[in-house]
Amino acid sequence: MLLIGENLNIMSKRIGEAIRQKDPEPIRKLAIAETEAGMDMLDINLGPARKDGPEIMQWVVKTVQEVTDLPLSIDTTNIEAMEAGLRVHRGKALINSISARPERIEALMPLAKRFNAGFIGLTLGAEGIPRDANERGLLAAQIMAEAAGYGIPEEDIWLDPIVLPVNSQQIQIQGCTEFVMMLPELAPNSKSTCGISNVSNGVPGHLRGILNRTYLIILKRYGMFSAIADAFDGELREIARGKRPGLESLIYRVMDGQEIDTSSLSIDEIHYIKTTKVLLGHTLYSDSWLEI
Ligand code: THG
Repeated sequence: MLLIGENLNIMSKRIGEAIRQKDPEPIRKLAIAETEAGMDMLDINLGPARKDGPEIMQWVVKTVQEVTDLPLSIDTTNIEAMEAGLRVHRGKALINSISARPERIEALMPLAKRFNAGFIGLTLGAEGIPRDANERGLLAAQIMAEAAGYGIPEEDIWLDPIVLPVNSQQIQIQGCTEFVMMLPELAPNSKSTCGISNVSNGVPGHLRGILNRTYLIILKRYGMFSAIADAFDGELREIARGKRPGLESLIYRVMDGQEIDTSSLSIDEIHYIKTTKVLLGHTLYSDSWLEI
């Protein structure tokens, strides 16, 4: 599984401050650290970037690409900033993201074509976030049809089901999982991605990692191509690289409904089993799910 580092994010205090001060050092350091952690791409998340978006985006893209050869996922809702970032980006960029909303498609698909960039197709429509896997499938089909009209190859489309936080949208997790299961049939030539840390947004910090890692294993089983993830979670990186086969098969057994004798398992393995049950919707989420 390909990993896109999520850490260069304007929401992060240190990075937000560095961007406002035009101080390249913290940005360089983080880009180098994410690269050394083995990321395949880096997400550069400037959010809405309302003020001076194009200029800031060019500065961040250049600053990062001075210290790493990795391609970037340019993450902003500001269309002018997106275009400015693409203009200075070296290599094949990824536009993050294009939803199924007509105004986003009309503005951004011509850029994907012009700059030969890939794009993340966000399954979000005029009515907002989809309610289940079928609505996600419908939006993905719309995005693919539009992209074909712009002459964008299917291989350049990375479909994203929009992972939602398990603590407030537990039922939606299954919708995302089922969507990923549908993809080989729905979009055999396209890629897939997701923001895996979204699943644990708002959850107490020390409990986020196990949710992210367990959901990564579930989605990986169904062929998820890539994930935007915390570059500094070493165990998550191992999972993505297939270095935790024992843990993966334990979670598969839970997914397959097997009763598991936990008497010889470690606390860690038992926690993974409990977390899998939460993400499958078999146990209701609460912040104390590991204790019960
Ligand atoms: N799909 C696509 N793009 C995305 C997302 C997605 N981009 C943004 C987001 N979701 C993925 N990126 C992050 C980045 C950071 C965090 C979560 C998702 C995060 N950060 C910590 C926090 O906010 O508590 C720490 C921040 C810090 O460094 O201080 O949770 O779904 N296409």
